[in-house]
Amino acid sequence: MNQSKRYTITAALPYTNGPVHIGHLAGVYVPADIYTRYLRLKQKDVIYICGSDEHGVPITLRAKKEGVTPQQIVDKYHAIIKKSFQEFGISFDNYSRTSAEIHHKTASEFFKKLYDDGKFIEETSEQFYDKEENQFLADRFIIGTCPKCGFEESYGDQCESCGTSHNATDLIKPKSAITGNTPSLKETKHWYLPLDKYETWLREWIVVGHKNDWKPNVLGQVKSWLDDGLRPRAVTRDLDWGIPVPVKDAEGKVLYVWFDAPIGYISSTKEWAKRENKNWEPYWKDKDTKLIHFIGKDNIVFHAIIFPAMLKAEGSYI
Ligand code: B3M
Ligand code: ZN
Repeated sequence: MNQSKRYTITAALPYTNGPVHIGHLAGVYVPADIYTRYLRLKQKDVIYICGSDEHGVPITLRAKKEGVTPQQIVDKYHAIIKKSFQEFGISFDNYSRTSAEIHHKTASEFFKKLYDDGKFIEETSEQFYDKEENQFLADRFIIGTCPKCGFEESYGDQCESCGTSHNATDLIKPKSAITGNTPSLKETKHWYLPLDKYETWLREWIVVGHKNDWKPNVLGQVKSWLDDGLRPRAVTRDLDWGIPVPVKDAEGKVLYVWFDAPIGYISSTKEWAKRENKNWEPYWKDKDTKLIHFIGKDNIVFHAIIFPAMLKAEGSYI
């Protein structure tokens, strides 16, 4: 592999709706730690970045179940997870959390730049709604049959069986994960990232550019999604837990957890740089920096397609 000047290594931000387990460590955090230690031994300029992923529907479901607030859930499991990594000797340069102010600021500014640059499609459409719960049903609040593989317990944003990411309204025979009711439809406005506009660039960047260094299973998965054709993906949600959408008439709306979470790598890098009195930008904006993500297999679509398209749309990142 050609030598790079600088390495930014990231490991998937664990959801703080439960502890980490040996599978996470063996699959993601230990391999990333070994690679980082190897680069340090070779005197490379490398940072190993992570943090807790504290937004998203699984955390609000856990809070409902335990009769506490989402903030109490994330405070509890952020501490448990951070301690587990420390005790296991995972040598992050920084372990942050997405409920931190620096992340709210970074993710909001990122969204606002894409919004101001006209990169989003703004659309009012009918979304699933649970009348009994008086709330919209997104992501894990809705389950149904996956339109791609037929898995009957697919979530509204992603099918855990085939990994495909879709919009909730694509599900067949949807039902509310809270009440089991068949949802009704209610109008609401959301902002969509037009992934289809980045399809040609992604194909060039991945299928040609990364054919020698990405793992075959990752390449295969991404090629099949590209061959299916990409479509606009909603990057905001009608939820009360998350990062508020920083534009007018967006009350009660937050950034989709998978829009904000990967930006958490950038916020955690900024937090590290502030503490170490370093400049964070070369680690995310210098073309001689190699950005390497260690992830679980169901995170491929977000790290190989959606996050790269977000960075490409923003324009100043590697
Ligand atoms: N929290 C999913 C997981 O824990 C998600 C990873 C985010 S990485 C930006 O596997
Ligand atoms: Zn599926």
